[in-house]
Amino acid sequence: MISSVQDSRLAAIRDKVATNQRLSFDDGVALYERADLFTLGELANLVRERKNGQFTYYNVNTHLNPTNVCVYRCTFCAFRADLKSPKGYVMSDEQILARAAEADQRGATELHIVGGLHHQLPYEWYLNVVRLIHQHHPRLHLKAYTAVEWDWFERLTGRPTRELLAEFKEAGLGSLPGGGAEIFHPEVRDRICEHKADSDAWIRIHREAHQLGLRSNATMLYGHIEEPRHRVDHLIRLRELQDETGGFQTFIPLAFHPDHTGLAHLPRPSGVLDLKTMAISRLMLDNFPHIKAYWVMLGIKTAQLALSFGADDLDGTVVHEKIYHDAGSDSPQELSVVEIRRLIEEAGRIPVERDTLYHEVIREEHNWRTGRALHLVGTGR
Ligand code: V47
Ligand code: SF4
Repeated sequence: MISSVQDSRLAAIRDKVATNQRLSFDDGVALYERADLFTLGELANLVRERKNGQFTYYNVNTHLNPTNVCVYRCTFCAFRADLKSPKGYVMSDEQILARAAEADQRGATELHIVGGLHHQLPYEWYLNVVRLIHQHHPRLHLKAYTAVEWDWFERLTGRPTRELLAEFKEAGLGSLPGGGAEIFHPEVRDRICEHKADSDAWIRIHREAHQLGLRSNATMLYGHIEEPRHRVDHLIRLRELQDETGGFQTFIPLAFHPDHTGLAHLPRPSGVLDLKTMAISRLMLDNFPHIKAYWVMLGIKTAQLALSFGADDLDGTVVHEKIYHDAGSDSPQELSVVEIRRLIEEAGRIPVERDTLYHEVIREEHNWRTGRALHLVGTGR
């Protein structure tokens, strides 16, 4: 390996990071190919502390996957089921409300709702999920449906996504999760999920959501057939949209889990790739306020280390996660608040409970309320 000290491009990157200048596509690829892990950690930590100080955020949330039946067959997905498969399910209104009530009683501030694109369910069924929960549990923030699902709703109804997003917002939609982004570059996307929403559709839908005043997250699925240049291309496309709208809150790099998928022959991404990707994401996405180490996907130990490699958020208590557990994740189903806070403190950071939109959450006896908006540094707003 070329020493980072001797490498003039790495020296130039170090200067850029120190003086808060934007990194280029070539810089990003060079970081993947030539920088050692310590250099990456040092640089990413500089940016992380510049933006978020010692704070590390978490939330109290629950997942809801109303159906796993899906018309698509993404090669990396172990969650989906065929229409007639015994594994397939569609939750009833009662089951959905029971999950929401459980979350509310546990003091959750957020429900994260995503699922499959069912062959037969109409658009109104998906709308009803949000409307129903919002009517019964108005305090729960509903972070619902990925851009792939919004694109499916457009195909189902023939109506523009902008109009559908507005209709859902009226019904109680709070924000959009970051899923469905995978890898934008067509050389990869066409091989892992060729039929679903393409990168232009994903970007357009998030732009429309931001224009309607909805915040959203972004993800990248890495560690399968993609190369560093595809990852860097992905990050730059997200950075460009963020320059335009400022509507992204958090970026979440998602490590590929191969078990029970069409890519089961591939090894799991290494710990080194996990930490490199976390750090390079922090460095390239200079206009994203937060980078999330999703512990369900990284495993608790790597997620804790990631707090020194650019990440400032651990996601939440989670509960009822299916997408990663179907694909072989051996993380627990749930982390308690006590455990999350201990992990953060042991890493030398200050734990802060946030709601979905990054307001501080203040707990009093059996109740909670939101406090000040946690400062979104680096967004230019
Ligand atoms: O889009 C599916 C990924 C995503 C596998 O917005 C897989 O706060 C790895 O987007 N191995 C859904 N990844 C999850 C997601 C997410 C998670 C946590 C927080 C947020 C947020 C969003 O999961 C899918 C896909 O990219 N995925 N199968 C798999 N076998
Ligand atoms: Fe369906 Fe989503 Fe799985 Fe693709 S990743 S097969 S769209 S559930």
